[in-house]
Amino acid sequence: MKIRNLEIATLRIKEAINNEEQIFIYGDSDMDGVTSVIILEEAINNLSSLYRKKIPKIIVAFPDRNEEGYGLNEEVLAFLNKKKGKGKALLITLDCGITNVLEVKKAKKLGFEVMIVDHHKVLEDIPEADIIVDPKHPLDESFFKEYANAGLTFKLVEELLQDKMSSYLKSDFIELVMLATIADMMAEEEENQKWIYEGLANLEKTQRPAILASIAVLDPASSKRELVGKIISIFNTIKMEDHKIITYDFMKCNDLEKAKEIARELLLDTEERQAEIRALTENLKEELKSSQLNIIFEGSKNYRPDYLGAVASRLVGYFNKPVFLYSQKEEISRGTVRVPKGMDAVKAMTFSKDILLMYGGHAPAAGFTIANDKLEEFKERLIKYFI
Ligand SMILES: [Mn+2]
Repeated sequence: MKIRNLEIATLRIKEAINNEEQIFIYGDSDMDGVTSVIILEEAINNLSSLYRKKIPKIIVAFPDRNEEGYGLNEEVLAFLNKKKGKGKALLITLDCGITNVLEVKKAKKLGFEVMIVDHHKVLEDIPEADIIVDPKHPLDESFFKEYANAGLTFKLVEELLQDKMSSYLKSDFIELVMLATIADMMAEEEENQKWIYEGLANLEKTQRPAILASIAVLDPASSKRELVGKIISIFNTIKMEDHKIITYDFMKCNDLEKAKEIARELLLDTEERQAEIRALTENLKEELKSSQLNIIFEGSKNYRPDYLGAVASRLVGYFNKPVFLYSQKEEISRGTVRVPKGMDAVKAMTFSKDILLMYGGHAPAAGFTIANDKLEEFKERLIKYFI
């Protein structure tokens, strides 16, 4: 069985190209989201020049993870809406969207047609998007569910371009899919395994100045896997401007010298970030070492959301308990969840969906948004759930 709605999605994209519609692509700000956006954007541009169509410049945007959290949000919709003309507007969300019931409703009200291409768990409440491609959708009968979103996007553009995909474009895309599949820690099985193998094999022959620059700036003595790990870590930045994450411009940069400059900047940013991640992890280890609780549930106004995933992963490894860390804002908190192998973070939160503003993700790694006055109740329920 093919992935559900893959063909319908490609037909809709072709129609948008033929009618020279305005296309908006909105991706998550991490490696998987950024590579998904680049793959789809380049495939669409390729096809539109093959069709000799002049679609308006594709508008690309990403969430500011420190200010807006994960997924679609009101600020981004307002930003996109300002760029929207009078004609049809197709908004495609990549690596996010499947949990954004309210935001999708809002987008449709603003006149966007919404297509979600996401690989995250599908919750009970499904957004009323026009087209949803998510192998984890209950009606999806395809056999493999563990694609990174970039892998899923690659399946989509294979369907879109078919024999018009040049071998050059294909190997470039597979390189991006390899990076995303490793970054998202997807199972190295089936096509994932093949793409990782091919992507790693081609790494040195890459045509992307950003990757050449990363290789040049990072430790040359590393093995290929270590090197990829380091490339992924410098892509964990949240530096952005005007809803564009810096790694997107970096990955698309055509000038090697300019790319090296950005790579050095990203490396400095990463070293700073990693020092703070280490410090916060050590503090929490010390603070929590005598805790008798079955979960870790900690938050602060000082916690930066972009550090919390890495800190939570380390704490799970150390304490072997479910870890919930949140960054507290004025009225709401945004959290990151990591749980030991065999547990399901999304399922655990399903029992609190009535008090959560948003939640979702994968079984081992997920996130949530909650009103501050519901934090205690959420914690109590989680303690009971994990007993
Ligand atoms: Mn992803």
